[in-house]
Amino acid sequence: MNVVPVNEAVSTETADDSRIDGNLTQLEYLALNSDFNLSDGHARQELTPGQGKMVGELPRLWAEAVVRPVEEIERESHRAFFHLLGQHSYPGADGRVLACYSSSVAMEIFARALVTEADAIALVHPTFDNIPDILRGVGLRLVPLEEDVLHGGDVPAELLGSVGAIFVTTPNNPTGRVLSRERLVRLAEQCAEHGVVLALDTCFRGFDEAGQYDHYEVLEASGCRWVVIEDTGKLWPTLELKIGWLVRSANVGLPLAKVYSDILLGVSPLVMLMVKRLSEDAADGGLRDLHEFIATNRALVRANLHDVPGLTFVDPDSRVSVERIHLGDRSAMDVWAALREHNVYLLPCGRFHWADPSEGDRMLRIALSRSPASVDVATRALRSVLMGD
Ligand code: EGV
Repeated sequence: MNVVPVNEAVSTETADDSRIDGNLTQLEYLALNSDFNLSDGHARQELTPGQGKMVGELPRLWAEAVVRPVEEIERESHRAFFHLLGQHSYPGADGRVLACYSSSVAMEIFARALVTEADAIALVHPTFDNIPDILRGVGLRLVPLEEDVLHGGDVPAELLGSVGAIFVTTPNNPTGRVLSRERLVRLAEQCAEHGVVLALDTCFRGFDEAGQYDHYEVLEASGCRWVVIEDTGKLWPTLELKIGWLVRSANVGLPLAKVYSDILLGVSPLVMLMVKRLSEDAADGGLRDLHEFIATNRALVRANLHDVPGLTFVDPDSRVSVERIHLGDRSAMDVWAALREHNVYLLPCGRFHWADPSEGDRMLRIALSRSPASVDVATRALRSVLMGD
């Protein structure tokens, strides 16, 4: 079968496009117009009543954003969000929090700043493929850091000696694995010893309380050079209105503010006020409701698929808004293509394994930030494809 570059597949809709050779985001584009898009990790479920109330107040938020000093709004916004997620020691008072349009933009800024002093970076494996692509895009050489090694104990000294930074997504996408406080303490210590920058991507931490201990307390106590990328983008169904925050240690020594200034002046104060209001709503019970919502959708996926021979749930303890399944001896791309015939879109996992895609080619990722009805229809369709009905 031919391998079709994804852009051609999008534009030509060829009959024989079941083998798509694109990155994960390009596969996600193909799903954007489907009612059964369980592909990307963005939040697409209905607004809760509390969130809907915020939307009803948008004209008032707009008027507030017009008249108030942006610095004040920005501080209130990150204060509400960081405290919501337990990050009480974050350095909000001294200009070390840069608001970006998205976490990917924050990563791009970090990468461009890092490459001014380093030529290599260690990156957790697997993880979402736009991270290795962004890091490689500025010319960095990547060294894989296997999840089991990262969580198992000290990071090998040879690895730390060979890179300028180490990049860890926690909770990880798609596995949901969370770096424990104990492991972060030790990792930060090791980074301090080796003069290596520790970069954390915490975009999914809102879903898992295990990722909500005060990371900044640990990082600041370690004395290591660090950056953290926080994200509001995965939590709330806000039509891509979101903020990626790039936070840094006082001693980071990278030209982050300069590169930031090359790329943007600032994020909309309207979006900042939305984030503040959504954080307050989340603190007032919304976050607990969101955890319940994701857990219910995860249980629905598992119930609909539990009796499919050879199928296993790979991340039994995951709390993040995606769920991986292993298909036994079936190819994820074959199943993806068969589901596409039903207008149902999941995400094949090969590309998460950026250093060895074959490790992921029998797994699919199911997005859970969707209406329960579409999760139900999509996983029933998956079941019937796998059962050969
Ligand atoms: C996920 C896609 C890019 C990314 C989707 C994602 N965006 N490439 N900037 O946001 O898990 O589906 O993270």
